[in-house]
Amino acid sequence: MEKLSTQVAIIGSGPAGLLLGQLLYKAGIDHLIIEQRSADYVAARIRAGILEQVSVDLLRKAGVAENLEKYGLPHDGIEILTHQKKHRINLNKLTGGKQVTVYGQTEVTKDLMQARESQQLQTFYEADNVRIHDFDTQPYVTFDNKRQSFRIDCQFIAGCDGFHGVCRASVPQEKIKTFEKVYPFGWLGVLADVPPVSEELIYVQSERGFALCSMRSNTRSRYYIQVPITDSVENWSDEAFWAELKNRLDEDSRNKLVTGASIEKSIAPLRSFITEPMRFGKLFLAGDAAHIVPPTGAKGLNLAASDIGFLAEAFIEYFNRHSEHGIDNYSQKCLARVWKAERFSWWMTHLLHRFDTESEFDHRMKQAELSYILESFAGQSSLAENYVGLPFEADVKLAALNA
Ligand code: RFL
Ligand code: PHB
Repeated sequence: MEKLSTQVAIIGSGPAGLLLGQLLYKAGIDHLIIEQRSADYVAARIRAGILEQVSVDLLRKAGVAENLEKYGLPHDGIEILTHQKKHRINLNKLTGGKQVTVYGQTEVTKDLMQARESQQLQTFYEADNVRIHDFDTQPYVTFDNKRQSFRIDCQFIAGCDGFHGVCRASVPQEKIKTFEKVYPFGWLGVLADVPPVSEELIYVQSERGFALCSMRSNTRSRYYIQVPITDSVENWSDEAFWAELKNRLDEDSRNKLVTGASIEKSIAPLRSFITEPMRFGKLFLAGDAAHIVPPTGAKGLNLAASDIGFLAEAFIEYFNRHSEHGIDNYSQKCLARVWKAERFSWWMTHLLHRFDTESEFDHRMKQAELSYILESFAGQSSLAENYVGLPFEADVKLAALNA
């Protein structure tokens, strides 16, 4: 067995693990990453598309925003389509100048992997039998790689290994509490090299179910439609997908939609899931390892990034300023933000999707809520404030209201 040691062992090289590695490198903290998949697999995964300002700022701080600044598309608004009519939510004006940026998770991952390679930082890809040990006392990680066994002694373990990872699963049942809601539908997504139907994202509420028109660039589109969770990709030819998407759009968008061969097609299940706490001794969970949101609010990647913002700062305080304040407050700080993003994602999902189990009363209530949101300044402001990402501190202006 080969023995190595490091300050922080990071499990998982998704955006959470890679971003943490980059921020630790910048702060001179020794770390390495252990990933079960190959580098090619990690770089090719198609997932999120929308970055909040705080995520863009973190990527800048990590020194990996060159491509993001060149190719990212800043968006000042989104459209909500209901009853054949589009309503624009002016994110920028409603939030005092904030925006979101369209830049694929695939690109974020590639930029971080490239930075890692040029800095010659160590990643073990295709690691088998990854196990974490003694995270209450003297933590270490074991795994197999290229027919060799490894043991990594470390001061901390960062569990960035996603929803199905080994880190959360290694915590004794009595020390962890989880909260979960599984939705009875999924998103069938198609990626195609066709120009987007509109300059901004369109979230569609229709009697046939939810749809989303998104993009990766001015020449690459990403579309989703709500399908029953029991459905499978093989049931959906490209033609069938485009036909159903058109059925859910308004006439103008239907006429403008450019269709083409899909370059990726998959069904993603929808789930809300939260783990409490997010720290177990010297093990810290971050990103999808700790929580899952349904993608309707575009929050998953952004929550992973904000966890990492807190975790990197906590490790920097510990190693460079000899303070345990950051690591002691990590879980509580993350969870305060996580629950609010979970609430928003759950609410957007309820508002815009068709639930077969809902009564006529529930359905009409949702319609009333949606039309209130779209007709009211307060309603639109609340949606916009959450969509661009909540601030880290409560609004100080609120305290002044009753002063
Ligand atoms: P990841 O990306 O799942 O990475 C975890 C990594 O850990 C590895 N791993 C292990 N490594 C070692 N040992 C083990 N035992 C391991 N088990 C697993 C995995 O191979 C993987 O490389 O988690 P991370 O880094 O926390 O990042 C989270 C994001 O990927 C996720 O939240 C987003 O993709 C969610 N999401 C969206 N988020 C947004 O902010 N905006 C969006 O617009 C958005 N759209 C989406 C989405 C997710 C989607 N899907 C597919 C669920 C759209 C979709 C369709
Ligand atoms: C995407 O482009 O993949 C995307 C955009 C917005 C969402 C979810 C996914 O809310």
